[in-house]
Amino acid sequence: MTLTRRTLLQASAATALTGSVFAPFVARAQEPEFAYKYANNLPVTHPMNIRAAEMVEAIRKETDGRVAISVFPSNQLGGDTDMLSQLRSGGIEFFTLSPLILSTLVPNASISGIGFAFPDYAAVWRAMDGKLGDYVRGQIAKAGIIAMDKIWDNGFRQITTSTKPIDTAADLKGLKIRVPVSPLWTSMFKAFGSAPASLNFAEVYTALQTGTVDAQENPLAIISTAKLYEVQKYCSLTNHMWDGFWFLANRRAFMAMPENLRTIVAKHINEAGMKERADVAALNTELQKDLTAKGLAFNAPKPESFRAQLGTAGFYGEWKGKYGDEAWSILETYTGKLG
Ligand code: X2X
Repeated sequence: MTLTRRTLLQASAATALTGSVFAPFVARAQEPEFAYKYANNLPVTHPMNIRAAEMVEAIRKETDGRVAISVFPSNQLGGDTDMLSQLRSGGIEFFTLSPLILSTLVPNASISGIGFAFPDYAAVWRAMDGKLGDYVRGQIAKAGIIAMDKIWDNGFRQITTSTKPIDTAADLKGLKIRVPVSPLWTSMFKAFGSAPASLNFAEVYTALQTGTVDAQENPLAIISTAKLYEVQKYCSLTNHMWDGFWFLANRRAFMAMPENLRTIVAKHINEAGMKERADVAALNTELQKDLTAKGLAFNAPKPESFRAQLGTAGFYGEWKGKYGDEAWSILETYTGKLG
């Protein structure tokens, strides 16, 4: 075999790729010192997972490969209730969770989900990036979990059904509706006279498909990416509550990183969250047309009958009592008087 310049070049290119001969001379990425898992309940196509993928890459780069986070979307590691246990035990290091579901561990965390509290996104972010967010993160810290500064968005929630559009609060009476696993959600739909069933999101598509429940409620970005329109006919734009996702970290795992790495990781998580907020807000305003084309029939009920029913049923008074005056007055700073 004659060695030409070309075959030599080919040979060296091949060995550089496999890394054997030239490896000592090639600058190699470090083995990760911190190989962490981030799990969530949403499809890969949702902005949460799109921004998380960018975030993981930005963290890997800026830490020179010392921090490697793997993303497990779409309930691959279990339902929310299960993932919360894994976060606490250290089986996973990062997890995004609705404040309402987190309230099964941190009772006052659900306060941001009170029905018809926030009129719009401007009020939401003022509260969640302000004193209400500070208050809730303090409560979460007491449970030994770290919540990043910027809560990610889920959105204003809308009701879908397979049976009929919801026009007024009276239409919710007796409705078999799935709600996430949280006392606040169950309480709210009981106040409407519905028959709420608590289910983790992992089970929602099948529960709707098999008719275990007739209805569910979620923001349009989820109705779209989780393809709930395939198993629902009507979508009523009730905007009955705002919901987000606290980006949570197992404290031991987070504090195991030196401070300079913690700063980099937190910065990229918060930045990704800000981008995710913009993505979700855009989707939630744009998606109606697309979902109509996919067969969902939309209506836009007025909020008055729903608010009035929650008031009559004593919903606001009951929850004010549970959260206490301090927390409730922080909430009302941002929403005005409730109930
Ligand atoms: O479970 C839901 O409905 C979801 C995806 O919106 C939450 O995570 C609360």
